[in-house]
Amino acid sequence: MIRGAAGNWHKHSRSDYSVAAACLAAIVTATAILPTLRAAPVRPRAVPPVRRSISFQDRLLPAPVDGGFRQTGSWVWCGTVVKGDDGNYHHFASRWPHGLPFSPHWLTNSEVVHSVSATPEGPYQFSDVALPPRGPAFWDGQMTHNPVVRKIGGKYVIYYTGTTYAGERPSPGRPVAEDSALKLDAHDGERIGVAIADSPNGPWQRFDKPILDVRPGTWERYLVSNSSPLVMPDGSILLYYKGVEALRTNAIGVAKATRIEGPYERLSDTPFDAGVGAEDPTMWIENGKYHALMLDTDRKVSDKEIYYATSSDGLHWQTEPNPVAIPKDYPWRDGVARRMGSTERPQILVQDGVATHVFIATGTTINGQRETWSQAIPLKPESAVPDRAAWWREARFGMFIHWGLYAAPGGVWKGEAVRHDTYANPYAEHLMWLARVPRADYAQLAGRFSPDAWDARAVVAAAKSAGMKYIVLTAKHHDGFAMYRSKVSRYNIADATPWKRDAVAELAAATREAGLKFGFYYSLGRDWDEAGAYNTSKRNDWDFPDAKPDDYATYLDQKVIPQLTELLTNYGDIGVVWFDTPEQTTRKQSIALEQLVRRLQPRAVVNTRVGNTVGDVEEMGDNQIPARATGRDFETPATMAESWGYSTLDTAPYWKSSTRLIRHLVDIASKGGNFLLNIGPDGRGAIPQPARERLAAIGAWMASYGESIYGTSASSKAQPDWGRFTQRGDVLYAHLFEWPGAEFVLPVDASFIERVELLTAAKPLPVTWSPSYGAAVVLQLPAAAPDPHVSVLRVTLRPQNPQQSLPEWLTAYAFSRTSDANGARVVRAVSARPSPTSLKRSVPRSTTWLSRRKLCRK
Ligand code: H79
Repeated sequence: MIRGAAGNWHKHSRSDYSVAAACLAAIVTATAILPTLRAAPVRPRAVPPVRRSISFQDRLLPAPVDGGFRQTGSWVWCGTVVKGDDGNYHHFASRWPHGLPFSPHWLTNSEVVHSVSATPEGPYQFSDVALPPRGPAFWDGQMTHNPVVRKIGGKYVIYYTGTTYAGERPSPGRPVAEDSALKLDAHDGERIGVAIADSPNGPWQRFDKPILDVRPGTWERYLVSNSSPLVMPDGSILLYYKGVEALRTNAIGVAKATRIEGPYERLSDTPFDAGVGAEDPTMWIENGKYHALMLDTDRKVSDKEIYYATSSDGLHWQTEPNPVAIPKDYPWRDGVARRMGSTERPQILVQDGVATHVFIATGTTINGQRETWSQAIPLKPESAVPDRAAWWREARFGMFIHWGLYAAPGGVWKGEAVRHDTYANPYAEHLMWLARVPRADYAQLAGRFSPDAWDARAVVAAAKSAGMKYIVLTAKHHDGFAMYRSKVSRYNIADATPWKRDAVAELAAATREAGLKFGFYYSLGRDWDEAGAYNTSKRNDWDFPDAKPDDYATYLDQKVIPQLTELLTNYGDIGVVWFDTPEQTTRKQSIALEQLVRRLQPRAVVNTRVGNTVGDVEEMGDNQIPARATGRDFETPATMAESWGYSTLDTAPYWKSSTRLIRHLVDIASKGGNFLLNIGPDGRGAIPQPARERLAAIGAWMASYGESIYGTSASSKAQPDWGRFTQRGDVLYAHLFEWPGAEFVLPVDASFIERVELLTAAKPLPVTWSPSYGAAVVLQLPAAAPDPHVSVLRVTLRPQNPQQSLPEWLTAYAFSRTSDANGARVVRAVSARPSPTSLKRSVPRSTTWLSRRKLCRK
């Protein structure tokens, strides 16, 4: 085998380096097990957060209005497409007369028809009836339905459902009822069959028997139908199908075959668990992964929409917190918003290993008439799905603004400081709840709200000069008061205050003008102005003692969704939708909220406080910093003192120092997260002086050291006790919290270092360094710290050698390929520096090495 590989030396696509590396790796693996050997130094590496897996929904391109296949006079359902050797696209679907009610006549009158188009999206032109019912003597005698076409091993193959029954086929003059014996007979007879042809134009060879029959006494004893094949890498076929035990039960089974015509053997005696309660899956392989789309029949995560799952073996499937893939309001090419009555039966078209189109059975009411057709939706490749969190991750630092009616009382109600058993100095924005203020009394704050010092541009300027890249304003906090002009509730800043201005509009405009991203906060699970905002422990039970858990859904429908729609529609591009306190929100509700944002602002980043781990970026607890890198995008929202809303009780001792806030920012960046630092403007709209001072100090620091924060990631280097590391590509930043004095041991191996500089407010100072024991260097530093908060060393790593995938220690060798006296190929490895201990005995410093064969044999 090695000989064969050597024979292919020139054609071999692996580089000489990698061959040598493979051989050397073998030696090293062997020697590395010796306990006495010292570990090779490891090159520091930037470790960006893993983006959330690509949601299939993000791949949908706008649907062509006349794409797919439809036919006047017919119901059309279940479209599926294959590319023919003729270069055309061949579409197969079920159809039955529109003059008969849709149901149950799909079961009695359907036939599989063939249509053709030069483009995959259509429109497809009718060609022929591919699989006419064969007559009462056959198992598929009266109807054929649910085709799935594939090209398998050079043959065109249609998997389909068929049935036969005693009695005459219904016709527009003679329909049958849902409970007719004929219908039940047709249902009971449903089986799965296969048709094979050399051309998509047929002729189709069919078989006397279905490929899958029912199994008496089991969960699939009544009927089997709706099959979907997956051709595995080894050429075998997995067949997913629906099994029914009794009317109105259904489950999915899996069978396997090595030949198209069978036999198909069940893989399990029990139904397959699709995680969500699925029907009609379509499975495919792309980018080395198994993908599936299925219908959420039981409405577990959606309103009976299509969801997405992935798998590493085709048998065990996982879904994202929000798996919705094709909602009923998928986008259209003409830009018109439409909501379909149904989106079902997904079928994928894979071309050259890439899913390019999905076909769905869809329907809606047009001019009072229900119509159905097969809709083509083009897809982006996975690699073209933009990462909506990219700017957010680059930004690293944002401003949170808590501003509302509570700013005026500033934590004091009726002349008394509002306290709480567990917090000496509780959140001022919770005043209404803490002091059990009746709605009518609290609303009087609105009547007096006239913040004459509010200047949106000045607030944005303060954020920008602090180095912040986005701003999130409380559009509605727990008190239920909207800080924008809302038609949903008059309890808003424009309609209920003498000020009459729209704070969200002003801040959104000023933020955008300054080139920053705007986001809004919306309190989801709490609204002390709403009877329906049921919450087990944090509701307004003094005004609304009778609230019930079920009221929550009504509150979502009547206030939250309409208000979010306003905020997502009337204020331009939204960068962040910042939900809070999901509490009573169910998974399905969280998904629906994220779907609303996706539809209206597809580029907005949603935080996970939409509930149930749905969302793009993980929101940490308030003021909570994770102990180490989480590997995920995260954000820590934090206060400068105790309260979020302006509080007169936040006296000097409560304020965190600028140094501490800068260290928090560094600490969070070093773990791959964002810092959302809060200010609470007062009742006049002014930023409190201590906040202003801190923003200025952080801004000054960021002006000098911002490059060590923006666009950086966590580093693979372990968190040191003297500070933190951040890294961007080959530039490693060491943040020193305590100044070490003249000498400092930096734990980075000398072999990786190109240069070291000390960043200062002026220009970077070169730092001299010398190798130290262990994987470290000793730096000569000035006696005094250049910065009182955090000083920053910029360590530029040597550019990585082309043999990127080699173990780190191998980069110390230069490899070359020559021939020896006998013409045999030889790999020469020259050590550029003293060899690592692990190789000292077996490999001299400069070696002409052995033919590859001998090397590998060692
Ligand atoms: O908007 C800010 C907070 O108002 C909000 N989230 C951040 C971003 C938040 N809502 N609830 N909580 C945070 C946690 C609840 C804290 C409580 Fe208490 C502790 C409720 C009762 C005890 C402190 C004391 C706050 C109210 C009383």
